[in-house]
Order: sequence, then C-alpha cells, then structure tokens
Amino acid sequence: MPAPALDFRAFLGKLLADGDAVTIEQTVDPHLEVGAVTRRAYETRAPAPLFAAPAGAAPGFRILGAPAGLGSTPEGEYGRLAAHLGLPRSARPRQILEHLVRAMHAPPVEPVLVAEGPCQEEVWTGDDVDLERFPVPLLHQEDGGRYLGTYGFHIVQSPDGTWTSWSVARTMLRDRNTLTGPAMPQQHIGMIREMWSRRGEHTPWAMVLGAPPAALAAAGMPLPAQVNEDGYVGALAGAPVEVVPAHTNGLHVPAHAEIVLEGYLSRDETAGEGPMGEYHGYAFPEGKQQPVFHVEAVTHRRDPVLPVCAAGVPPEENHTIWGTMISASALDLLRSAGLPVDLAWCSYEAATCWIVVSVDRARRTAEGWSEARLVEAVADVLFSSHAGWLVPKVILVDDDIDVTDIGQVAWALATRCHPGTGHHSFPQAPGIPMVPYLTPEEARAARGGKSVTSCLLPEDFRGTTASFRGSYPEQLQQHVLANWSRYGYGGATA
Ligand SMILES: Cc1cc2nc3c(=O)[nH]c(=O)nc-3n(C[C@H](O)[C@H](O)[C@H](O)COP(=O)(O)O)c2cc1C
Ligand SMILES: [Mn+2]
Repeated sequence: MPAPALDFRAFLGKLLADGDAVTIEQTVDPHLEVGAVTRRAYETRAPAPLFAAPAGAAPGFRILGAPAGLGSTPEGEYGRLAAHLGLPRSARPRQILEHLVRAMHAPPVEPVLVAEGPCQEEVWTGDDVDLERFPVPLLHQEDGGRYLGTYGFHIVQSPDGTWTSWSVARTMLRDRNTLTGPAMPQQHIGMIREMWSRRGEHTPWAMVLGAPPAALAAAGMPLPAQVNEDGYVGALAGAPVEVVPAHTNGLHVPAHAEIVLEGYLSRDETAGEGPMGEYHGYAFPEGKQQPVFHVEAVTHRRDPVLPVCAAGVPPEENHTIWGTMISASALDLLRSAGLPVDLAWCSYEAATCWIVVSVDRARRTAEGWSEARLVEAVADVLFSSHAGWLVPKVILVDDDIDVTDIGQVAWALATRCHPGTGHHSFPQAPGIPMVPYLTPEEARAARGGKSVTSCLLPEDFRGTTASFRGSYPEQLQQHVLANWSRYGYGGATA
C-alpha cells in the first residue's frame, strides 16, 4: 500500500491511529448536521470527524469532515496538513514551505500507469449512475444546493495531450448524473475547456474525491500553466502517483482514490450554482450560472469515504491547503525574480485575502533596495502571476517579524505602517473577482482592489524590540529558561 500522502485510506488510518480523527458511529444527517459538526471541529480545532453512518447513504458509505483542519496542540497544529505532504506531523510552516518549493525545482516524477486500482473496485455505468447514492451534504443553511465536490479535484487534458491539469474546485449536485460548478477562464480548467470549445467539443473530464492527499494539495496549488500537477506530486511525495485508465474516456485517474466520476464538462450548457458559504467567510444571496458536468460512470473503492470541506471563516482547507500552496508558489516566484525575500505566508486568519512577505533586511541593505523599488517589484512579480491573481493584498515586513505568527503581523501593521505613505493601491491589477469588498464594477472586470502595504522599517529607525528575546543578554535568557519550573511555573520551558 502506498504511503499516506499517496493513499487517502492510509492517510485516514494514520489520523485515526494518532487520535487526530474520531469515528462517529451514531447516525448523522448530511442535511446540515454533517456541516455543523465539521464547522465546529474547525473552530475548536477538534480532530477530524469520520461520519461512519451518514443518514440515507448506502451501507458502508462514509464522510470525513475537516480533512486538513488545524490541531489544538502546538506540536500538532499543522499535523493534518503535514500528513498530506508526507512530512512529520510536527512540521511547522517554514519547513512545509521549503519542502513545497524544493519540489518545484526537482525534476517531475511522472505518474505510473497500472492496470487496476482500488478506485475501481465498484463500477457504475449507464442507468446505474446515481450520485444520490452518496451522502451528499447540505453544508450551510444558506447554500443553494448540496455539494458532492468540496474536497476533490478535476482532471482535464489539453486536446493535444501535452498538458494534464489537476485542479480543486467545488461541484454542486444537480440530479442523479449532473453537477455544476465554476470553471473560471483564468484557472487552468477554464483554459483547457476553452481549447476544447474552440474545436466545438465538450471537455473529457474526471473528478477525484478522496484523492491521494499530496495530489489534492498539488491540485490546489497555482503552479504555472502547462505544468502538470501529476509530475509535481511525484516530486513532492518522493514516489510516483499510480494511475489507472478511466473506464469511459481514457483519462488517467489516481488508482488509490475513494471515488472517481467520469464524463465531460459541457461546452455550452449551464445551470444555476450556489450560493455557498465561501472561503472568505461569507455567503452571498445569489448563485451564478455555471457550466454543467455530465457523469457517465462512477467508480469507487469499497466502503468509500467522501471528504468534505465546510467552507467559511478560517481555518478550513481553503486556508490551510489553498493558502499554504499559494504561499509556496508566491515565495518561489519572488525568490526566483531575485528579490531579497525571506518567507511568504497567507495568514490563515486573513482567509486567503492577504499574503505577508518578509524581506531579508541585511540583503536588502547590501543590495540597496529602496522601499519604493521593493514595493513596485513585489507588485510586478505577484500581480502578473497565476498565484498572485488569487490574493488581493500583500503586506511587506522586515524579517524580524515571523510572518506565520498573526500576533507579530498585527503588531507590525499597527506600529510600522504609515497611514499616509504605507498603502499602495493597484486599481488596474487583475484579480480573482470573489473578494468580498470589490465593487460590482471591479468584480465584473476582475480588476482592482489590490494593494501592497509596507510595514518596512525606515532605514534610520532607531528603536529596538522590547521583549524577552530582545531586551536581555542571551546568557540571562538561558538562565531564566533553565530555572522556569523552579520559579514555580510548572513544566513549560520554551
Ligand atoms: C478546498 C478548496 C476549494 C477550492 N475551491 C475552488 C473553487 O471552487 N473554484 C476555483 O476556481 N478554485 C478553487 N480552489 C483553488 C484552486 O484549486 C487553486 O487556485 C488551483 O491553483 C487551481 O488549479 P490551477 O492552478 O491548475 O488552475 C479551491 C482550493 C481548495 C484547497
Ligand atoms: Mn494547473
């Protein structure tokens, strides 16, 4: 059996064994109750709920909520995310980012085609295709429908076969064999759909639910166009992903997946989709017309587990997975452009609406970067990129600030950003139209509402940081730490 990063069932087994998932044997209703339990698990940092008996589902069909929610202990905070990527569960953001960036520079490890896999233990075709057999949840009372695909990815391929795209996006159930959901023209699924449409054809399509966790993470990552996510997954996991040919349309799908939908993405047919509680933390009153996905076959592992993301206020997977993968992509772009950048991090608390970038102060000084030039260069790199399209706000800080600590970021914003000169607006920059504060015109044009906020200290700043780490000799700090419990403070020393 592949490692947990390459096999959802093994990943689930690991969470259960580590106490980071709990099995809920009692019947739970996919109508709102699954969503409510999952939301509360995110918001209290409880283990992931495995719903073993969702009401109305075929026997054995299960749901896993909060597959990449945060944990409650400092050692295990990022543990579910780290387990997606094959890292120790104690891994922290810097280690996770460097791991993701390293794999971007490693040669791709292409998937291996195998004859059969657990994802095809059961096969439904023709009239047997009935998506209602899955426990499809209504996740929030404000949602316009039930969502089957909240934690799965689309597989599409360019007509010439050179570009295979794996990408996460949501899909809402319409009826027993159709779904609807976004395929934005700026996202790779939209670009490939446009290639097929120009030929007058529908787009051959598959969707994977309960995918290998590393593959799900890569499919939520804004790698550049023409880059195949499947080769990146292999580089990331250190072993190729095993794929099998889909039953009906020849696409290759991960062998170690829970559920695979096969069919096509319509060229011209649309249907009402949403509204849905979304990544920024809001639900809006109206849905939109979105393309229709036709399901011609379903294959699944025995006793399949449907993973579910109940999107909304942080932290959920749009922050822990999407935000982290954007952070890694942006970090790599900024470094590769030669900018003196230390780290980049989409604070989960900011709901993937800002990214904090720390600047290597020593390098900045040595290379003579003025604040104005740095602001301009960061905006140039990010606002023209696929990754930077997704995040509207950039915050620049010096590298004494740990960008992964929201407390330090708030302190820097309050004490280092000059209200008159620190805010730079980029009204012409293209960006994702889903950002809540955009005007209707900006959302229509998918342009504007983008900014760089500088919290860089002036070169002649004379303050030092008044803190435990900043205000005492190293030797005294060590003495205090060594004596901490003797002072009467219990066990904690760090
Ligand atoms: C849980 C989750 C849900 C997501 N939902 C959507 C979505 O509904 N629509 C969308 O365009 N992107 C969504 N994304 C973000 C995309 O997966 C991400 O931008 C990715 O880069 C898209 O793939 P591409 O770069 O190959 O186009 C989601 C990401 C995650 C982790
Ligand atoms: Mn892509």
